[in-house]
Amino acid sequence: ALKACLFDLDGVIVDTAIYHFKAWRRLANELGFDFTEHQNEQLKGVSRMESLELILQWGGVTLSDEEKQQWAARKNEWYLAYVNQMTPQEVLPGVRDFLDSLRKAGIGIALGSASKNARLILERIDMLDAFDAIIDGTHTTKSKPDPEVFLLGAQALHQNPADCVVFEDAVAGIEAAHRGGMKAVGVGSPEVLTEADVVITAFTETSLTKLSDELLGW
Ligand code: B16
Ligand code: MG
Repeated sequence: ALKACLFDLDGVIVDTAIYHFKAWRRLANELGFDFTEHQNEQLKGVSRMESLELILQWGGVTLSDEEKQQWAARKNEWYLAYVNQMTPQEVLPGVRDFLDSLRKAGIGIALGSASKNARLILERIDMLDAFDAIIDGTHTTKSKPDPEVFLLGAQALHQNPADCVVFEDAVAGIEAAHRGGMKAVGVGSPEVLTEADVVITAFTETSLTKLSDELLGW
């Protein structure tokens, strides 16, 4: 039965991907190259250092470990400048109502994000209280598609993975959910999120009852 819902942050609760893109692009530009919004898709759900590695590969740039740390820190500063401007209006449509309905139904709610800035973002959008547990990039050692982040979430909510549903916008996140023995709802395009059990384009088009039905008569 459905006992808990685990939510990715970037791309599911809010759209910070555009801020990541702007900050990474500035880094690339300062290193003398550019990359496209299409390439940026590959960075969704991927950790900061792994994202940097990919971008450096695209630009054919080699850096020492120390330089990598410095550039990653710079990127994060630029990114945080955008995050600090965020307001509660940026919560994606339907998200608050959906979480309210879960709360009323007594279903556990956890965050499962790769971001080390997750708490700060939740604070900015006034959603720290919306989650019973927050698992983010400061708690994990392995990135999605490893299921670690979601397994920690299920554990924090004292639920079995089989009773959990993950909401994810990234292909790697859907895979992580399945590897953890959980169901996965894709948030985005069905053409991209082909492995998801169900795909929604926005929370405005779903409800707890509808989802339970779709996910094998929960
Ligand atoms: P940070 P999610 C992920 O968040 C983003 O999708 C990804 O683009 C980012 O690189 C990663 O967090 C790490 O973020 O630099 O803030 O630690 O989608 O798992 O909520
Ligand atoms: Mg995401």
